[in-house]
Amino acid sequence: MLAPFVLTGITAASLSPQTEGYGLVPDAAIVVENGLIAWIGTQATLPAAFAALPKQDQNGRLVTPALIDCHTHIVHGSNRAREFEMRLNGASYEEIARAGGGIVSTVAATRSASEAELLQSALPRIDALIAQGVGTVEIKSGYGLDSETELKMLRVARALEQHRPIRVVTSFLGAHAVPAGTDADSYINDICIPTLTAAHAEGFVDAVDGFCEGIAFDTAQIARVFDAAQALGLPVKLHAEQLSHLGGTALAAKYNALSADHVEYATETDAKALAASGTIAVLLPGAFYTIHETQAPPVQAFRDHGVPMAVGTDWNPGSSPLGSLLLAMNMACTLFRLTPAEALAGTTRNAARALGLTDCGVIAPGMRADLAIWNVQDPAELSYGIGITPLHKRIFGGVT
Ligand code: DI6
Ligand code: FE
Repeated sequence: MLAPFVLTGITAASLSPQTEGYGLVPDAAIVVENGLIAWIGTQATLPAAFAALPKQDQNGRLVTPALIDCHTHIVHGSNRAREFEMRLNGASYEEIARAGGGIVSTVAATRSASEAELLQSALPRIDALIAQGVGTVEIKSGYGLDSETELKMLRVARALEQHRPIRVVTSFLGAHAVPAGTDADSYINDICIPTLTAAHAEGFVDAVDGFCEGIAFDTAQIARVFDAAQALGLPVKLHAEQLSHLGGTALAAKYNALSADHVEYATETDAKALAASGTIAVLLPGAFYTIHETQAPPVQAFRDHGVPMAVGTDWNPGSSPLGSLLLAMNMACTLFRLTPAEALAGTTRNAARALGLTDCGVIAPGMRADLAIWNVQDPAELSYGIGITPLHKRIFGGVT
């Protein structure tokens, strides 16, 4: 059993959905017991039952829920620095993809990497996120595009939890690209869906994702993957409307997806559909920035229609080699005009929802004691700083 304690001398940003903005509690105390939050409130109102617990005074620091990166591809072989150079010499992301570079080149590197090599290369990425106060990370497959490698990626993603104090949520992204030597329809039917079934049987899949795009799969193909997911009782999410408007957001809403991600080309009609289905819009400014996208997601329409927004790194070797969730928050503010409160909700409360998690992302009794203690006073500082990591300490599952 974990020793209980009380954090005192803090300002808490609870992100409680019952309050506006940050859900700030000034002069707060947080009671941590058995790895969970037992109580949060002003220190002056700490119940007598907790008064004798050891106190950890934080000298006025800010405490938030531990951050959640709800969209990453951090298990993969090699990198694509060479394509970065090509783009700077004039080639577009889509041109490189069509010329056999892009996702399929990472597929080759991921297929040839051993499980141990994939694990070794993913650990520093996990460490970078942990150093930023991240407690939960979503990791996708999708650089295998064959049964063996998709399962290998998911096994490595799950194994990361054994090597680091981090919670990993996995998404099966078999429908990420069409591998060489086949066509999209045959790939979906003959490889993707059977691999999903096999990965689910191993217990490796928390959700099912896809890439609905001209260079990947159309809505009919994604719908077949989603039907397979539903038959297995798995929730879905989708890379939708990143480079063009193909109808992926509407499809995601129709399947009550946990999230529709990227959504730069989503419309107001799409925003209404997401609101109706309770689907989170996941904004990924690292990809927008990297590929020099100019179409920003319809943030005002998401606000107007009450679509909760999350923010992720999309950390991947091609379109978003971004290893900083705090920088993603800054970019979401500067590039997409999110407020710092929206950005923080996007990496805590709404990121949890984008993963279907109900036990983290806010500071409230009964939630996991996954907390980040920051050397800042004002929560806006977390989004304001560029390349600054003001983490004092992370608490994971009640362990400091
Ligand atoms: N959208 C993206 O931004 C990444 N995957 C996807 O479906 C790109 C992945 C890559 O370029 O390797
Ligand atoms: Fe992605």
